[in-house]
Amino acid sequence: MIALFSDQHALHAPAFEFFRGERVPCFESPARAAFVKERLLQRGHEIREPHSDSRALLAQVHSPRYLAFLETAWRDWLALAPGNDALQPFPSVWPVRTLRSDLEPENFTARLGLYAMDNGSPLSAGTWEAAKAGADSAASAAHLLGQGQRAVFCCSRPPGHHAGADFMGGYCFLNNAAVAAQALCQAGHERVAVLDVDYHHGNGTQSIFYDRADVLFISLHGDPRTEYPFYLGHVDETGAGAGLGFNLNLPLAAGASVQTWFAALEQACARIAQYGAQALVVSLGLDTFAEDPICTFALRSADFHRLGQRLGALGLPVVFVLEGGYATEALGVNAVQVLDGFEAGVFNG
Ligand code: Q9C
Ligand code: ZN
Repeated sequence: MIALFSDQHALHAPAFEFFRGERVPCFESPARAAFVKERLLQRGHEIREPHSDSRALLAQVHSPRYLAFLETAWRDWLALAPGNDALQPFPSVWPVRTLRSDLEPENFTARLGLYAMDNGSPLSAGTWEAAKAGADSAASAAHLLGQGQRAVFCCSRPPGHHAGADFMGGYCFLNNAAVAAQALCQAGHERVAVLDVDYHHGNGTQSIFYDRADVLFISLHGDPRTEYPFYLGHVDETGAGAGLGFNLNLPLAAGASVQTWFAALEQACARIAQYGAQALVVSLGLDTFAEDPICTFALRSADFHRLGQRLGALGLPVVFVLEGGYATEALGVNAVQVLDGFEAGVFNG
């Protein structure tokens, strides 16, 4: 399978995040993509650089003022005070209910709060460049499907599925899966499905497509009553307006078994088939792995092969986008298990 990879990913490398009140090294690190790339090469997959500029697609899934903020955020931070290059900006105030989010303040930290859903998505020098390369990979993958590729894998980071039209969150800045889905729509597909198998609900992707019938969004995830992102991902979120009926959430209790997880995957696959999807974007989070340090599902490496095989049997062209997964050294093995399983599933039907 063709895998898209850019060295630019490594430009996003914040040092620490907050975890249980403490500063800890970031779970979402450059080593993640490096381990995946290494395993892709070992298994004979073809690595290519992204070739498409995602700028026009980004303008269709994100707001102009959010894109403008993100692109200059690090420069604005540096301009604030000498020495800021060695420090990480974090938001400390947010426009919750009754406060205004229509006006962008001038204060940098206030702007950061306006455009961030949490304090868990640190910026660094190069965050924009890394995230942009990931979005370019998503656009390139969709383009390659148009040229007849059956499936393409975006080996990119930072992840994207928590990023909404005008906010970052959950280590995500630009919504790569949304870029891929939008590109597939623009290429002429009338029904595109996005299947999000990351441990966490894909709140950003859901919100971007919530009122659209041309993109079906399905997410399998830890129940938001106890799991991040907490404020979205419930079963009663089924879409709005023209999009009513085109959003499906399958929340599972924390600690859910492998059997329970695959039963939910069957429901997702049945809905994708019923919809008559013409192309599929998979938000491939690998944090459902039993050894993930911040999640509670129980999948083993062999289960990722089974996942890939089931997706291959759908008979659709697929863009795979890497999302979460924090058992860093196992990430390569698990990602490639999905891709190899997919190729086996396509072959066997
Ligand atoms: N700050 C993805 O898997 N919780 N994002 C962190 C400590 C947020 C995960 C808790 C987890 C976000 C793409
Ligand atoms: Zn996740």
